[in-house]
Amino acid sequence: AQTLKERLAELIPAEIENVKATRAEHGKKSFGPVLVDQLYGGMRGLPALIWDGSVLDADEGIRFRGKSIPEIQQALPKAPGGSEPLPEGLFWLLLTGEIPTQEQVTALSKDWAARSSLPSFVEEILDRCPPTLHPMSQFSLAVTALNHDSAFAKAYQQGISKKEYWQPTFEDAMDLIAKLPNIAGRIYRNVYGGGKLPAIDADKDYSYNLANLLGFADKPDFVELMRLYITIHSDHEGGNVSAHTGKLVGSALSDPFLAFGASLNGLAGPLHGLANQEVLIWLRKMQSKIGENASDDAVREYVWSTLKAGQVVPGYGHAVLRKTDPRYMAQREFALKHLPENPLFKLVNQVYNIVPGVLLEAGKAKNPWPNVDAHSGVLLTHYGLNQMNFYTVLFGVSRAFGVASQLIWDRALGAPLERPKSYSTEAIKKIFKDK
Ligand code: NMX
Ligand code: MLT
Repeated sequence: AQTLKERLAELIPAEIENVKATRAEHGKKSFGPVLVDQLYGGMRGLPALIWDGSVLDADEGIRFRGKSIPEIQQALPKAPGGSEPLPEGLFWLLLTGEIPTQEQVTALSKDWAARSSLPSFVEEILDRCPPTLHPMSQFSLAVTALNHDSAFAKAYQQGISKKEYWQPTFEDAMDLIAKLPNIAGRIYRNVYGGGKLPAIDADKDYSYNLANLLGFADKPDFVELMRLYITIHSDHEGGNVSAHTGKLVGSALSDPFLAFGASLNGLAGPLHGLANQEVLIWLRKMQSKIGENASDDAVREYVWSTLKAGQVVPGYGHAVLRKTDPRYMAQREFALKHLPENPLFKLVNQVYNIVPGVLLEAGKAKNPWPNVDAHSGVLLTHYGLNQMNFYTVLFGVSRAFGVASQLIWDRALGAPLERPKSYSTEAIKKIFKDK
C-alpha cells in the first residue's frame, strides 16, 4: 500500500499550484476591517492565519478537512472489534484530506511503534524530574529535548534546499507523535507510581499502546476512550494558543520538537488545555462544599460563588464557539453509552443544565456553553485515571497530531516567518487622533 509520505509527495506540487492560484485570484482582496479593539482584545476574530487541517464554525464547531465529528466517527477506520475512530486515520485525513484504508492505518500504527523509543538521556531527564514538577512541564522538557535528534535541524545544518524542507519535517513529525506515548507513560508512572513501563506492541494501535503504558489496557472501554479522545482533541483550527504557538515557532524554522514544546507550554495554561484539570478540581471542590446529590439551587449558588470570587467557571465559554462544543457532545455520547449511571457524570449533566443560565444572567461571557474540557475528566476518572494534573498531558498527546500536520504543510508550501506589526498605545492615539 502507498505510504503517507508517498501520498504527500504526490499532493504537494498540486497544492503549491493551488496556493499560487488562490493568491493570484484573491491575494489583493481585503478581508474585513481591523478594529483597534482587536489589537487590545487578543486579536479575537482577526483573519490572520492559514490552517488547512480544520476550520471552526462558531455555531457548528470543528470540521476536520470538511468533516464533522459524527462524520469522521463513521468514516475513519476502527480497531478490530472497536467502534471509535483510530487517530492514525485522523492524522492521515489531516495531512491529505483523504480517508485512509484499513491497511494504510495499520501501516501507520506499525511505523509509529517502530519510532517510539526515547533516547536514554530523555528518559533520564524525566526520571530526574521531581514528582512535584507539573506533568505538563515535564512533558514540554522531554519534547524540547528530542530536538537533539531532529532530522530537520541536522538537514538544515547540512544546507538542505528550501524545496526539501518538508521531508525531514515529516520525519520529525512522525517521530514526535510516535514518542509521545512513551513520554506520557513515563511521566505518569514516575509521578504516580505503577511500576515498570511495558514495551510498545508493534501489532497494536497507538491508543492501545498509550493506554497500556499508562496501565489501563486491561480495560477495553478505556482503550476506546483513548481513540475517541485523541481523535477529537487533535486539531481546532489554527488560532488557538497551542496551534498558533507551534506554527509561530515553526515559522522561525525551529524544528517540530522545539515548535511543539512551545505549543505544550501554551496548552498548560488554565484558560486553554489545563482547563480539563481545573474542571475536575472545581467539581470535586463543589462536592466537598455542598455534598453529593446536591440540589439544583445549591449547585447554582456554588456557580455564583465562583463568579463572585472573580474566577472563571472552567470548561465553559470559548473564544470562537457560540454553541455547545461538539467535542463535548461526542464525550457525552460516550458517557451515555458506557457510564450512564456514574454519579460524577450526573453532576456534569446537572452543571450543564445550570451554568449557561448563570453565565447568561451574569452577562459577561459571550458563550455560556460548555467546551471540550467540561467533559473529559469525568470519563478519565471513571476508569480510574484520577490524577487530574495529568489530564492535560493527554490533550497534549492529541494536539501534536494537528500541530505536526500543519508544520509539514507549512514547510512544504514555504510558509514565511510570522512577524505581525505591533503598535504602542501612544502610536494608536496619534494615528487615530482625527479619524
Ligand atoms: N466563567 C466566567 N467568566 C467567563 C467565562 C467563564 N467560563 N468565560 C468568559 N468569561 C468572562 C471573561 O473572563 C471575560 O471577563 P472580563 O471582561 O472580566 O475579562 C468576559 O466573560 C468576556 O469573555 P469572552 O469574550 O466571552 O471570552 P474570551 O474569548 O475572552 O475567553 C475563554 C475564552 C475560553 C478563555 C473563557 O471563556 C474562559 O475563561 N473559560 C473558562 C476556561 C476554559 O474553559 N478554558 C478552556 C477553553 C477550551 N480549551 O481547551 O482551550
Ligand atoms: C482548543 O481545542 O484549542 C480550544 O477549544 C481552544 C480554542 O479553540 O481556542
